[in-house]
Order: sequence, then structure tokens, then C-alpha cells
Amino acid sequence: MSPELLDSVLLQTQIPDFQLHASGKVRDVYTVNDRQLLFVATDRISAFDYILATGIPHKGSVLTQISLFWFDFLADVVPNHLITANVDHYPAQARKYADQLRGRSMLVERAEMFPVECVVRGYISGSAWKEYQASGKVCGIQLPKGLRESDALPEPIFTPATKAVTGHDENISFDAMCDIVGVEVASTLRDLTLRVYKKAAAYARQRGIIIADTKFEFGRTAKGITLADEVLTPDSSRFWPADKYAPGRPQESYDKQYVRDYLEEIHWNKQPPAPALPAEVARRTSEKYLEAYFQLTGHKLDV
Ligand code: Q0Q
Repeated sequence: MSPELLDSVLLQTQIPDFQLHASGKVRDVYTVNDRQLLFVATDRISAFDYILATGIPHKGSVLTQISLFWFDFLADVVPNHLITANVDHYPAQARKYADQLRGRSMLVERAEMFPVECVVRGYISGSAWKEYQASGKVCGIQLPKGLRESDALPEPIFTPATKAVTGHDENISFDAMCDIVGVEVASTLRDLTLRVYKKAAAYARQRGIIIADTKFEFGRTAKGITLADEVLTPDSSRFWPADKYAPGRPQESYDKQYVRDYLEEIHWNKQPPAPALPAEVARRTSEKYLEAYFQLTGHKLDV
């Protein structure tokens, strides 16, 4: 990988003017004022719940631009928390950090976040597959017998989760969700989650990408129940290349397969410290993210 490309990788944000509001594996959220937050997507990549030592060039920009695409595409279904992603329109104190923010950040409206992950599944995979094998159900929902791993479900299902202290999502039943947010909000979140997923998944499928499942976060703002966080990115969803789809086994990841294959190759024990990646694996993974953006939107990302 060229030195310039390596230099363009952002692993750690440095925005001392603002207090860090939250930090995830890939994204950092800063408090701008009592009404606004600044979301910055770094180029960090995680595998098996560990952040790897090597960043992926342009990953944060691709994830941010994919969220922006979906916010616009879904605006007729649900309001969202985006104020602007144009750094020139950020508050002056934020514009100082344009070199860390351009293309990979969003100024968003602060919302009262609901403490539930709104997960929707069009295909059975991951933790849902394990739950189905054990009980024939997922989140208390009885599924047809005889499903194979990665099979499409007869209808997408809403499978909410809460974030356990370990940071792992814990699947809960709809009734348990009602106990947390109330029946009316739970019903509205389920309805919105399913409508948003169906519209997005149908579009993505036409573009050759299966969105097998995804996770939405909602909050309450003056606009009412509002779609927040990142939306339908390869980090918050399972993206499968449609032309390689074959039920009965786990599917290749659209974006992380090179990384997973490499970690298998070196027999990483999935314990810290997470390994670095060869430059070639980072470069090819970067290309997959740029390809995902092009395949979804029909536009090449200007990087
Ligand atoms: C908010 N998060 C998630 C997170 C670490 C994202 C805070 N509009 C909002 C949002 C949003 N989105 C949040 N709070 C108030 N208003 C979302 C869990 C955590 C990194 C990225 N944290």
C-alpha cells in the first residue's frame, strides 16, 4: 500500500474541543452542544469482537456515505437524526478538525435513545441460527421446521436485543421489549423496523447485495420517533454478495471475507492482542468497501 494511502488511514480521532460522548469499535461520538452530536467513523475494523491493529483505507468514509444514502432513500418512511454531513456547515469549533471529519462524519440531532437494538432478519444466520437449532424459535417467534442455515425466512422477523454489560447483544422477546419501552413504542419501532428493512433490502437485492439482517437504533426528537446511529452499513448489517448466495452454510461476507480468511490462515486464537493485517489484505478490503458503495448507489466514492 502506498505511503500516502497509509497516511490517509484514520484510527484514532483527536478532537480535544469536544467531550467524547460515546465510542464504539469503529465510531466516536462527540458532544458539540446540548442539541447536537458529532459522529466520526474511523477506519478501524473489528473481527470476532476485537479491533484489529491495521486500519482499512476509506472504510469510515464508505460507511458514512452509505448511511447518508439510506437516510435520503428512507426519508419518506421515517425521519432521521441527520443535520448535515457538510463540514463547511458545521459549527466553527468543529470546522477546525475538517481534516479528520471530511467525508467520514455527520452532525446529528441529539435524541432520547431507546435502550433497545431493533434487529430485523430476512435470512436466518448467526445467533438466530443457533437459537433456531436449539428451540425452533428466535426471540420467542416460532419458525417453520426444516430451515437451513442462511435460508430466507418466509417473512422478515423483528428480533430485538439489548446490549448486555459484556457489550454483546442479547436477543429478547417482543414482550420483554414492551416491558422496557412500553407496548405503543415497541409496536411502532417494530413496524418502522420492518418497513425500513423491506424497502432497503428490496432495493439492495436489485443491486446484487443481500442484506440478510440489520440493526437499527431509534430515538425520540422533536420529529417524533427518529432513525439514528448508522443505517444499513456492512458494519451494522450482514451484506452478502447475491451472486454467491447458497443456503445450507454460512455465507461469505461482502466486505470482511479477506480479513476472515487471513485470520483463519494464521490460525489466530481469537484472543488479544488482535493481529495486524498484511498491506495487501487491507488494500483488497478497502476496495471491497468502495465496491459496496458503488454497487449500492451507482456512484464512485470520491476518495
Ligand atoms: C447515540 N449511540 C450509539 C453509538 C458509540 C454510536 C449515542 N442522535 C443521537 C444518538 C445517535 N445515533 C445517540 N445519542 C443521542 N442522540 C447513539 C450507541 C455508540 C459509537 C457510535 N450513542
